Amino acid sequence: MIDTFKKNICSKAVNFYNQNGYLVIENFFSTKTTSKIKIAIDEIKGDKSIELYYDKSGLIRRMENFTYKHKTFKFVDEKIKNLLLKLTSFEQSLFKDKVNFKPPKGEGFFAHYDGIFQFRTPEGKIKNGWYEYTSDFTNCLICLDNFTIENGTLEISKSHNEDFKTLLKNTKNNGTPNIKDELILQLKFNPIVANSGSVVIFKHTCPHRSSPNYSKNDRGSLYLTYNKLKNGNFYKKYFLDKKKSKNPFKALQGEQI
Ligand SMILES: O=C(O)CCC(=O)C(=O)O
Ligand SMILES: [Fe+2]
Repeated sequence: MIDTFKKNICSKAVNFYNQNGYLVIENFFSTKTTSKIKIAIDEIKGDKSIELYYDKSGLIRRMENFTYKHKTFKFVDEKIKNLLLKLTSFEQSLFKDKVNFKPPKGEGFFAHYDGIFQFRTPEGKIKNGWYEYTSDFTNCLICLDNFTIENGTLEISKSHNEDFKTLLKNTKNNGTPNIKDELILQLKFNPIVANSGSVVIFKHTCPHRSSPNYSKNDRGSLYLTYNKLKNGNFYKKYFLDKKKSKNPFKALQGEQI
């Protein structure tokens, strides 16, 4: 698939990405690789060092900080870095990783940017979300199940190419990156309907959201975030800081069934 991508759709895809800040690549990973990723998730979930989060109903929501603990995730990370090099022309470094579990009745996500929020440390210092590390992030969401309207697929809108201060004004500025209701009404969201193994690449400045899972099956995804390698390698520090942080919004919330 990577070869097809390189030979046939590359310049069209790059143009679309540059104009919109996001791109869907259907069936990027084979069914075999997707199954391997699911097996790896099951294997690693029980590891004590893995951080798990639950939603308000007690359903599993998220797992973080696992890529370097399993060969399947390392393989995926390499494939994605190659892809992003072609798409962005920059070498990339993994900033953070998560698996978003969306079991039947699992919560959705309110419309948000990624990383655009402020919070206060116990010492009273204001922190600028992900911009404490660097300012340019690329997300890669790997669909581990078919993404459908019924199971609350990702809905994405064109990126807002503005600086932190401007983007922060578009949010509710309440410690979350959630976007103000009046702005949401003006945005056009594109629901991504895609098979398992497809990937969605998007800038952190693309507003995105999703509904709860109204289906009877899981809607899982592997959600990797990268920054330009030349700006540094922040993975370890990010998770160390997050562990110490008292920010109550460590796991994003969304609409419940
Ligand atoms: O899985 C989704 O629907 C969106 C997840 C998301 O945006 C996030 O975890 O930041
Ligand atoms: Fe997000």
